[in-house]
Amino acid sequence: MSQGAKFISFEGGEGAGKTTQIKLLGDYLQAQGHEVVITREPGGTLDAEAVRDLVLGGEPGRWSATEEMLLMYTARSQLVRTIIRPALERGAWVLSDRFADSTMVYQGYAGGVPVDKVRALHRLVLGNFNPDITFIMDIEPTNGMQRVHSRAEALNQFEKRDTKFYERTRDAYLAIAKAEPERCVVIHAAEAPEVVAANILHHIKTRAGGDL
Ligand code: Z5A
Repeated sequence: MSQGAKFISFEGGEGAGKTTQIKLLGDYLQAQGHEVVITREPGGTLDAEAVRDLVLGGEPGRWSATEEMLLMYTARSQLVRTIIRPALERGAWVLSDRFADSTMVYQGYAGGVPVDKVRALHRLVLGNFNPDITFIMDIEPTNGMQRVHSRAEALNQFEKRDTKFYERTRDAYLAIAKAEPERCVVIHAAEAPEVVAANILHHIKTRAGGDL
């Protein structure tokens, strides 16, 4: 992460602990006196939340992977334009629960859309805009899904897929991390929440230099 850069995304499989860690990091940064904007994908604006309902609802197969990709980028475009870029321009930290890697992983590598097509769409919509740092929360898919099932909430259509799909998403995240070590940090997400949080903070402090 370059000095002063503050856009951080959290990625990984279902139940990996992204939301939990974003809350802990957001609390820490606010206590340090920083403005923090927390957002999620798909979602984060009124319209993008409507897209979220559309794309997560129903059963697997409701949308083709290409249709999902287009919906994700429509929502992402508005989120970046109206929330994320203005927040970064004000000097806020932006913590995003998923971002573009999710499309590359779920619709690209695991969903079957050719990855060069996903990259081309990203360039068309966002140019070279990307997070400064991405934490890839890595967990055995069975462990993550156990956490999701124990939450007693209705499952979305991505949480009703077969084990092979989750294995492909995990492999894809690890491949992205390997290809982009400057941006991506793999976090062992099976540890206790406070251990995971300390690990994340260590990486941020190292990369953010004098900012924290
Ligand atoms: N998707 C896509 O296909 N393409 C895209 O471009 C984008 C998204 C942007 C969004 O679902 C779905 O959209 C996603 C991919 C697809 N697939 N799914 N599902 P979502 O936002 O509803 O779900 P999620 O992103 O996977 O989040 P999640 O299931 O809520 O998990 P999480 O945020 O990683 O975990 P959590 O909510 O923090 O924790 C889950 C439970 O585990 C909870 O009860 C915690 O108390 C517990 N927990 C958390 N940390 C720990 C530790 N360390 N130990 C033990 N227990 C823990």
